[in-house]
Amino acid sequence: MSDLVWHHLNLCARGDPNETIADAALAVRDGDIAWLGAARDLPREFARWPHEDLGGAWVTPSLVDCHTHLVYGGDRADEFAQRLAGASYEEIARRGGGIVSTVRATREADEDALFASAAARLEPLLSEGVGAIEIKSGYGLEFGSERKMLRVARALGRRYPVSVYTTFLGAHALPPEYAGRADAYIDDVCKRMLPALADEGLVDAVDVFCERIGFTLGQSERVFEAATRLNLPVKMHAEQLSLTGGAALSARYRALSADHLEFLDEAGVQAMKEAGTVAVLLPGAYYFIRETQLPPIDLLRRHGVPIALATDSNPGTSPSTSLLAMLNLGCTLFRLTVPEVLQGVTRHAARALGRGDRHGELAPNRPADFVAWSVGTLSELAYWMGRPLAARVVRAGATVYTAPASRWISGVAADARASNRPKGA
Ligand code: DI6
Ligand code: FE
Repeated sequence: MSDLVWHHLNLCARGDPNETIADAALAVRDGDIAWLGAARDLPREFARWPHEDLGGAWVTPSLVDCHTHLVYGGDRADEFAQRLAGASYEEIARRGGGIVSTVRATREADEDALFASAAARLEPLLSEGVGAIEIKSGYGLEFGSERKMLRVARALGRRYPVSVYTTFLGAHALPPEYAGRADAYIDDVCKRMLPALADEGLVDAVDVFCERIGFTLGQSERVFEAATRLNLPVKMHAEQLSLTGGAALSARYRALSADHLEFLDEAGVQAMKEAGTVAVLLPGAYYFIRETQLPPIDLLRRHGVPIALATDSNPGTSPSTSLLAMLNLGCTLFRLTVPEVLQGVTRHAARALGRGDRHGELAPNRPADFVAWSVGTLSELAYWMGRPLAARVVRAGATVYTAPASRWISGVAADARASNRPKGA
């Protein structure tokens, strides 16, 4: 790959808008950053390289979506309607709807169908500058279907310009065929599924849904033990609907992250701080299930626990394909600040994946994965609701996406209005 200097840009290299360089330049060699800083300080050796003008755009590291369930069959728009009629998420789950209905649709879909539906959700994320994404299994709940989901996640990473990190979430829900036998299912997860999937190289991390409608603390610990034996990092869906002590357990296993956390208490916060476990907040799920219990943001701040934000993209509680929307929701619903949400989808999200060395920050000798934004200030990234903002997405120094030019064709509007007029009008 040829050497290139990107210039005429404003740089926010660590995702913190309080640390920026105006009129900056970025020199890229073989896909990695060779140098960055104020353009006037550009060392001589780079001055001869070809230059690409970014027109004064703001540049940040590519975004990181560190918690998604992007691969699944079907959708749950019908359940959304039931919820509007008054049923709660937990009620629907207990009636055999919820996660289990997505399990049926996922088991029935073949790899091509799963790939196509997940790709349709991935593309909008990538066009808003996501350069690394975590994708969980957990809608197969039996070996072949969990494997199918993870294979599709890997295939997405090969087909699209994004780093995909896979998480085995076999312990997401109890499959119907194991009704009343949760411990036996956990046996299968720990002794058969996880070791075989890990052996195939399909698993980067292991997750558990520790909850009244998920798995107990004891069962979660067994999954963590199995992961630890295979040298795989763990994470947890913890304290989402009730306080179970899952976050503290996660900390004992040096989890990469504990996620959701609406019901987290101070002891759990402290344990996470000591273990270096990242708090992943999921404002899309909070919003979509109309949760009212706020995660303990002030405690997390006071104890200095890094906060990440993610889409939790899933059919039941966060059917979102926008990480920028999470910035807005994080600010409006959780009262996070703009610096907090921006670092929450860059630096801290990368750390929640265990890949703080690779993603979420621009620095010499790291990959040149960045986004040039069509905004005047970085606050706009959290401000606009639904407006496409990425002008250009660069991966390993190469442009992989540019915002499409406007396609409006003048002169058509009047005709269209005429043909859409209701009969008799
Ligand atoms: N918590 C969630 O928010 C998602 N999974 C989980 O453990 C919801 C999954 C679903 O409803 O399909
Ligand atoms: Fe989730």
